[in-house]
Amino acid sequence: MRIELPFFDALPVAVLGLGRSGLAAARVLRDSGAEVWAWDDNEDVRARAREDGIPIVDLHGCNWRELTTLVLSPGIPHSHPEPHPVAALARKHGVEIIGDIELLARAQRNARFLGVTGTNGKSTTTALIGHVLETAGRSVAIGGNLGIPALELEPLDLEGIYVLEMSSYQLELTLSITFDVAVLLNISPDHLERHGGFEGYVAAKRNIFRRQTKPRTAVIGVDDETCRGICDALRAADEQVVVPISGSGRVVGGVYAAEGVLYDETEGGPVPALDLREIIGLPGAHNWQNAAAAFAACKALGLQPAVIAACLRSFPGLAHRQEALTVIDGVLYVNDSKATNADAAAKALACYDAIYWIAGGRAKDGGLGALEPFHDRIVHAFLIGEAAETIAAALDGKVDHSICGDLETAVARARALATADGRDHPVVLLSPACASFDRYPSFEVRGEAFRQLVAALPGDRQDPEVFAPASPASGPEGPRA
Ligand code: UMA
Repeated sequence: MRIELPFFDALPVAVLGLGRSGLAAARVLRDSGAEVWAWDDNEDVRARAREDGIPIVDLHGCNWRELTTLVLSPGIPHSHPEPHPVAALARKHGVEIIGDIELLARAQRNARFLGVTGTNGKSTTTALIGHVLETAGRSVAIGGNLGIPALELEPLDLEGIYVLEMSSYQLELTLSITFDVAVLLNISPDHLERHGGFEGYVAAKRNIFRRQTKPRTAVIGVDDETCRGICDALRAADEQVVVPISGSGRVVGGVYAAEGVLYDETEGGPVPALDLREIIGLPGAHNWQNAAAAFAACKALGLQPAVIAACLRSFPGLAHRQEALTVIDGVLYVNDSKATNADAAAKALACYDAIYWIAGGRAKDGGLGALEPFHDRIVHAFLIGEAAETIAAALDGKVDHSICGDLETAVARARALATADGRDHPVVLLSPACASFDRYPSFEVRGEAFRQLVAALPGDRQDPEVFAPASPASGPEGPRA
């Protein structure tokens, strides 16, 4: 079954951008009887769409007086730094500019919507919430910025819940949705050029709470100052239920992790819910806030705490993000190919104690300083790709390392050393701190290559769950009101 948009039947609708989200929107509009005028500035993309039966019309030179709606892909600017010329034409002619998630909301008026936004952790949190709801037997569809475009999701019945990762770009293009549960994890400067600065970025993120009234629920991380301010403002306005969450210590009346244990304090005193350090799919202190958000969001949808805790425990993790693949001869293999910069790799290094680290690729700006606090956890570094020499220079005299050239060599050497390790719980960790583009088209392809190399290794295999939790990287802070 496909989503249908019958209210566009026989109406001309412009679609700009025919990537993943735009192509899905154009297909659904076409199949719903709309007169689609689709365009992409890339000629090859246009050719592929035409082959797929999508009508191509040059939106730079068409008759805009006939149009009422422009469906814009989220990656295309409509205000900052400069509006795309087609977006400018739409605005000049009073044509509404919306995104694919707005179309989903209009098509599925009776379904429930749960949205997750924030600068970091939103993909994991979205997947985690989807996993909990699905495992608990709810009818869900999971997508948005994470993976499946909104208009490739299944139509849901009255009890169905759309769990959507919402980027700041998508929030600006989604006008009429009211989230039953809206999660804002954290805010730090990102995508500023697209929002005309930090204030614009924060305003886009705040859209997730638009029109919420009780019993709709806002779940807000209070570990950064900006989100703490938003939480205080929403509590003062008292329009929706507000649940503060934290990954770094007690929050009065909220859901929080303290020293890796999740507490629910939304119904009086703190009630321990589960020990997050036992969940192999959620390694590291940076995941504690994500878990707190997922717990609060699922509870707001009526799930019992014990059910949520049980479902959280079975979360397998996201592909390529500290993904625990397998244990071979006592060595855990972790695919963290998504870590394309030093900050991301540092989060993974913080999670294990005896690390055989595979790093390298194409160097990113920002340097390797973020990795220094974790040097003592690295038993040996296996360096690959264009950046191998640069990383070697940064590690010289501090961390044992060898230049391996390619991933195949690095995996073979890391296995040999790690298998001979006498320490507890050795880990072979691919966390490159570099982009993949010197050898692979994407971090996903690099991660798949690692997965296949690990799958081909000989030895006795065990489930990753046998691995004991790592020592937590940080402890709790004092209580917050
Ligand atoms: N294009 C033009 N003219 C332009 C610019 C782009 O025609 O001036 C065309 C390109 O040729 C291309 C298409 O627009 O064919 C790309 O559109 P897009 O960048 O919006 O990408 P999609 O493939 O539609 O993917 C989008 C999201 N991309 C962005 O927001 C940049 C994907 O998020 C999302 O998974 C997908 O929809 C499905 O919902 C990715 C992302 O990087 C993961 N998101 C950013 C992030 O997470 O930081 C926000």
